[in-house]
Amino acid sequence: MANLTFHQPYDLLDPDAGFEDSIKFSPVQVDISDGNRTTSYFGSFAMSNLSDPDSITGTITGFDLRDGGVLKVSMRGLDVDVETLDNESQTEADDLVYFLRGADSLFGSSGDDKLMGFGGNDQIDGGAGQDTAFFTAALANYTITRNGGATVVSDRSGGDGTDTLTNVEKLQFSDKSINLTVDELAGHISASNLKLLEELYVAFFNRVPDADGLGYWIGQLRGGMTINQIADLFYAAGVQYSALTGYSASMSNADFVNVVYRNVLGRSEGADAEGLAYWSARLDSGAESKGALVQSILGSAHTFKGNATWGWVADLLDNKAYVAHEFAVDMGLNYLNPQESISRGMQIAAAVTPTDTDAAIALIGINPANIDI
Ligand SMILES: [Ca+2]
Ligand SMILES: [Ca+2]
Ligand SMILES: [Ca+2]
Repeated sequence: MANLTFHQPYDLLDPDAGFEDSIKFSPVQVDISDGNRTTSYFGSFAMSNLSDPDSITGTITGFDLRDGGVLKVSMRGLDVDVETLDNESQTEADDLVYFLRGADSLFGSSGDDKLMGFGGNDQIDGGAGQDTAFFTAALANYTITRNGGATVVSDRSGGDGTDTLTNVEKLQFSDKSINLTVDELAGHISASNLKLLEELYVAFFNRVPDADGLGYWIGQLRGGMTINQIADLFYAAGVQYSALTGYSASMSNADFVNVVYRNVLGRSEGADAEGLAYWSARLDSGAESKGALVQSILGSAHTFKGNATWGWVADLLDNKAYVAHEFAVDMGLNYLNPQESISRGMQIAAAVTPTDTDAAIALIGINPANIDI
């Protein structure tokens, strides 16, 4: 078993792009350096040809990695034959995979670290900072449970083993990531404000939120920003991803009202003439901001709850908010880039109906029972 300690924030997935080495040899320590980065291997070594690094034999018990003289990571508890390592591994990144193939303990620095235990059942403690633990395969292969204050990530296909994590804020898989802090964060605002934030994603973009984005807005709300101000910023964000959202800086107020009617009230044809004239005038005169208008329309949608004719409008909105909450808070999910979070979030919301959320949950591709964060 190896102990890997991060002394400085470090990216375990990108240890080195390959460097031209000078080698300093002693029977108990071998230093390999490119003049800036130095890896010191400890153990017991022999070198049959002092001009040929490949002639080193012996056993590695640990190493220190320094960058510009600063100790970045150190590993102890290794028992690795040098010749076996040479056969198994071509790069420094390969070395790490080999060193960490068994059950290991990893200790993050006080900064933001990227950690990975590779094979075996690992204990990973991120320490202070916003730390990310990486896993090899797609999230659907894993089961995530809580054990006291720890998060346990089990690879059901076996490759990554069962890792126990503490002080780690994010899990990243090959297709999605999980925000481990959003659920706790959401508990710091009222349920009604949380639902309103989730509904803003529906109203503006007809999508479910990603956990990181929702967590960000929860933080803004806690920092004193109003829902109205946040809603106005949603519009600005929509303009930024115009091709995906259909929002543009030049769209008319009437166009905007039509979009909100479609998203919130489920009216594919947009607003009725009376509603369009009323709300457009409110925006034109400056009586309401786009954010305030969205809130008003959300509020009016909920007044239809239980109505024989229009009750489905409120049911549809509630179901979208339910799926949004399941995705972003209960499962803490993100896709790996903003564009995908928008486009996939839209597909998931579009699968919600006034009477069904199962199809939308199925579209996420993750069994909620496998994720307990
Ligand atoms: Ca390991
Ligand atoms: Ca850390
Ligand atoms: Ca941490």
